[in-house]
Parts: sequence; structure tokens; C-alpha cells
Amino acid sequence: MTRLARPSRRVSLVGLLAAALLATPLIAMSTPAAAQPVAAPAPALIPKPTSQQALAGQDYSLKPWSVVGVDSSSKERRAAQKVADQLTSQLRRSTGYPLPVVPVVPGLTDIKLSTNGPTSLGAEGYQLRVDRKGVSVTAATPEGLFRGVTTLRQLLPAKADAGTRQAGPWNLAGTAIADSPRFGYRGTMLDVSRHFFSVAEVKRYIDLASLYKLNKFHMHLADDQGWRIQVDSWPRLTTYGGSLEVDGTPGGSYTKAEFAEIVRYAADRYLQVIPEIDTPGHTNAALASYAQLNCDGVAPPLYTGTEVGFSSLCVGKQVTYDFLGDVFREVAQQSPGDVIHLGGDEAHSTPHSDYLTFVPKAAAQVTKQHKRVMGWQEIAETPLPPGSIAQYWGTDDARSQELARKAAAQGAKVVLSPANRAYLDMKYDDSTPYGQDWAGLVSVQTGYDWNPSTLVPNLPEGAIAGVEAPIWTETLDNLDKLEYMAFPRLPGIAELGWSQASALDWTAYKDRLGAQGSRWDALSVNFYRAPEINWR
Ligand code: IFG
Repeated sequence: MTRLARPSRRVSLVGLLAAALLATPLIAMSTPAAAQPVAAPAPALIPKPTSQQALAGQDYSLKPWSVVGVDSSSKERRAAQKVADQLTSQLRRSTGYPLPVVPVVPGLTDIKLSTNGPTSLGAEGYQLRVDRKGVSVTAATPEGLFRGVTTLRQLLPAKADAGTRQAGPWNLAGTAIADSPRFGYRGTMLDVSRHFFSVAEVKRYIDLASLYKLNKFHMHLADDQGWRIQVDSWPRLTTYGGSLEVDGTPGGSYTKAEFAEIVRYAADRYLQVIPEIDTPGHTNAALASYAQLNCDGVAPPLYTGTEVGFSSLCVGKQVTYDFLGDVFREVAQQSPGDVIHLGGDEAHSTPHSDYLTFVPKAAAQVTKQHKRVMGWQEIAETPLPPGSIAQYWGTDDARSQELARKAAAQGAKVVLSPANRAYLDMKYDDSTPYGQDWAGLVSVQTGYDWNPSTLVPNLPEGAIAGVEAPIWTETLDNLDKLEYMAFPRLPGIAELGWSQASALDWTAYKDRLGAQGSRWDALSVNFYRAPEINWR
């Protein structure tokens, strides 16, 4: 039984019906005969859907009297309503249309959003149809509805994403789409340790990542240069360990309320936050904050350089594991997601035998909080708890490939973040004004033109959880630089994670990518206008 969705503009349903019916002739009389919608070219969607069929002669245009209908079960009503509200708040801004949200009323609600679709659609799948009668997005869950509405936004003219009112028409080409993701893990990572980014800046990055159906937001919250998440039981981690950043400018950290705001904002866009506390290396911020964490009992100074591999927690001291227990408990309390990332990379100052002792003990502190362990590929050297995820960051080197296979061999999943393809801090080419090049230069094509299933030889497809594009911020200290490095390459990783392998074709993708340029202009994204792309 579909309970009535509360109209989101606090007016009675009858009033809405009357308004919509009254408005029709008035608007029809007062505006020139609506131009017959011109058949728009089949819009370029990223990620490419599983199936997309053009419906000739079935174009539709949003009208001033368009009404959004929500069809959902009572238990999903609130979440479905929120998806409808997110869509209409953006479209009201750009179209100026009232776009009320009401329960579905055939003949009135020309945009129908439903979570009563078949369970065969899966958690993130959806069906979308545009025809002469209107638009319908059907999913089995609110998450799937959100993914479908994300596609609907790309079917509208790019100006629909503008922050200010734009002139119509708001044409939609007739189409029938059925879609669901190839991989369940489609992520990006933001390093807020090397340079700190405010809640507002993080929200902007989440907004842009969600446009391409990413569903994991990995936050690199602690490293040598800064500790960024509040731990009440070890307060100096943020008050002192979070005070600086690379180059010695003021750093920062998230209070529990601020981190909760980030988690909520991400969840509203169906991205799960995965918090990373990098250990045992990359720990100078913690070591500088608490002398007792150091083997020699002496706290090093805060570090604002960009070297790696010089720090290590003290594997032989019990206080190290008491510390980790407190940290992972408080981080787990702040993270509703099922995964905590314990780092594990570049432990060059941890004797290898100590590393093999440390990781299982740190992992035990994560599983104690009923969370799955995630870590960089090096953790595959140790026996991993069930449900673990190893993050491959190799450059096609034999050692990294061996670690990925080792992880799979013990039943762990693998997330692919090849540094020479998916690291968004890598320069595009020699002229890129910032970023790094230790993994090579990563052009837009290099970042897209690879297949997750075949990247690592003899890595079983069943072990691959998906892909993730990290952006490390040693050289990126503001949002403009982040956007420049992430766009246009992040959508390519998103497509590799979502679309079927058969859909992956650089020439076709390159053309679809070019059509995103006008959308990024509407969104004021500071993207790199790679000369090899036909931006339009
Ligand atoms: N490698 C380090 C990062 C960062 C990166 C910059 C990993 C797992 C180089 N570790 O990537 O901390 O410095 O590209």
C-alpha cells in the first residue's frame, strides 16, 4: 500500500491538483505555442548504460506545469522523497518551474519516480523511459532511484545543472534505458592530510563524484603531515597533529559533528565514506603528538615536507595497540559504513618482520569494531580477516601484481587503483602546472583505456571488487587544482567501474566525454580542457 507522500511544499494535494490544472490553459494562452520539441541527439551518457534505445518521435519537454510523482513503499517513502527533492531543488533553480512533488496521479504527474520496481534490478539498477507522455524512473531501492535520476539529469540539457535560472526549452530525447553497475566498488579517495580541505570543499568534491555514479568515498584522514579526524581519547592528534599541512600552512581537522556532516552528505548521494588511518607508516602526525607512541619515547617535530616512508609506529610497545584500539573505536563510531582502511603502505621504517606482526594486530582492532579491513596492497603479505579488501596501487610491476594475487588467494577482494592510470595527482603531460609524475604521465586516454578484468594477469575476476581513483594532495592545495586534476579523468574511472566491459571503447567514450564540457561549464567545474577532446 503506497502511503501518500507528504507534498514537499507543504500545500494540500487538492490545492496542487487545482494549481496544476488551472495553470495549464493560462500558461498555454500566455506563452507562444510551445515549439514542437526538436529531436535532440541521443545525449552522451557517462557511465554508458547497460542498454539504451532511442525512441523516435517520443521526445518530451519539461513543462511549467510538470509535476513529479513519487511511488514507493512506506518504508522507502522518506528516502524516495529525498531523491525527488534533490532533483526538483536543482531543476526549480535552473528552469524556474514549480515542479511540485506529490504521490503519483496518472495524467497529472508527468515525471514518475518509483522504488516499487522489480528486485531483479538489484540495489543500484534502474529503468528509465522518456516518451511523449513523460518521464519515468523505476528502481527497486532508493539508491537505484538515485542512480536513475542521476542519468535523467544527464539526459536534460546541460543548463539544467546551472545554479541560476536558464531559458528553456527543456527537451528530452525519447529513450528507454535499463542499467545496472558492473562492479560494486566504484570509488575515489581524497587525501585531506597533505592539504586539509574544509567540509564545504569536501561536499563539492562529493557532489561532482556523485554525478558519475561513484558509490565509495575513501578519505585519507591521517598521514605524516596531518591528523584530520577527532579522537576524544587522544585529543592532541587533532589539536597538535592536525595543526599544519604540507609547506607549513595552517592545517585543520573535522570535529565529530563536521565529520558526521560529511558522512550524511555523502550518504544522501549514496556514497559510503571509507575512513583511512594509515599505519604503521605515514604516522608522523601521531608520533609528533604523543611521545609515548615512539619507540625511543621522543616525539619528532611536526612534518611539512613531502617525503614518505620515514615514520613508523612502535610495533613492540603495547601502548601502540591501546592507541589503535581507541582510534579505531572512535573512527568506527563516526563511520556507519562497513569498512575501515588501516593503510599499510610504504612502511619503509618498519622492519619487515615487525610489519608482519603489526598488521594482524592492527586488523584485530578494526574487526573488533565489526568493520571489514581494507588496506593498501602490502597487507596481502599478512593473514587477512574474512571480508578484507586489498587496494592495488601498482604500476604494472611484478611485485604489486603478486600482492594482488596473494590477496585474492586468501579470499580477500581487490580494489584496483593502478598509480599509472588511476592516480589523479599524476600530471596529464609535461605542461601540467601541478601534480606528480613518479608513476608516469596520465593522459585522459591512459586513465580510461584499460580493463579492470585483465589489468593484473591471473587475478580472478571474482576477486575484483572494483576500481578507485585516489587524488593525493601534496601539490594540490585548493579546490580549483583538485577539479583540474580530477576532471576529465574521474568520469573515465567511474565508467570502468559501472559500464559493461563490452561498452569500453576509447573512441566512442572520447566523444561522449566531449559533451560533458558544457555540463561542467554549467557547474563551474575548473576542468582541464584536454586538447585531444572535442569539448562542446
Ligand atoms: N604513494 C603514497 C601516497 C602518496 C602518493 C602520491 C600510496 C598508497 C604516492 N602511497 O600511494 O601517500 O604520497 O602520488
